[in-house]
Amino acid sequence: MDQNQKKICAAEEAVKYVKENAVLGVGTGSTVNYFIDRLEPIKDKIKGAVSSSVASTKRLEAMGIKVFDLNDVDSFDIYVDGADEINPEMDMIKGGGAALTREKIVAAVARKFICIVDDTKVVDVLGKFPLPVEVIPMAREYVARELTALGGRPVYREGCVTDNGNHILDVHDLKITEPKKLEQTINAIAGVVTVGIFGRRGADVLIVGTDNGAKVTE
Ligand code: ABF
Repeated sequence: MDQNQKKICAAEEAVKYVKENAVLGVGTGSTVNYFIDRLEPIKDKIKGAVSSSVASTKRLEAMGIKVFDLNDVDSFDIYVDGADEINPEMDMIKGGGAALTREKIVAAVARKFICIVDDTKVVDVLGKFPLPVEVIPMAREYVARELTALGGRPVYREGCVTDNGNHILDVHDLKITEPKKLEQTINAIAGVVTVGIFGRRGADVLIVGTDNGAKVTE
């Protein structure tokens, strides 16, 4: 199977976790898009969704799935989202799709985070994928200097403005052996909105699309 077929395989397995009359937390990215598309046959059994991006909201609404404001939802069972990297401890790097802030918020509310990936995303140590950090525009260069002092090589994602009106720095050359610790360190830098390490709130279920089908870890 090619990478897209593996993404589809993982997305189709995740649909099995959708309960009748559920409110779903929905992430962002191409793997999630396959998941959204495969909700079509059961969309009338779903109460609605909470979305992590304008892009996912548009896709859900185009299918006729109601999208709720998170402020109108106390809790919901599952959040389905992709990742750029995931390690054996279920820590992730996310944000390649520039939706990391709303993804982290919606994931925080969900009782269960179901991560859907193709097998190229599974790594032993996080950091080969440049770490996205969402920053307040005025703080971009200051935060870049602080990230350099931490041993990274931050690169401004030119032309990218997030759904929240912020900028993104992609931090290269990090070997993230202590994800939770680095997440807290970067979070503390003034001007940082969100760091794309999902360690303090990692995945609860991992569905990996492989040449041999969907591999589920819970
Ligand atoms: C999103 O999923 C982002 O956090 C991450 O960048 C993306 C992975 O994209 P894809 O599914 O297209 O590989 O949640």
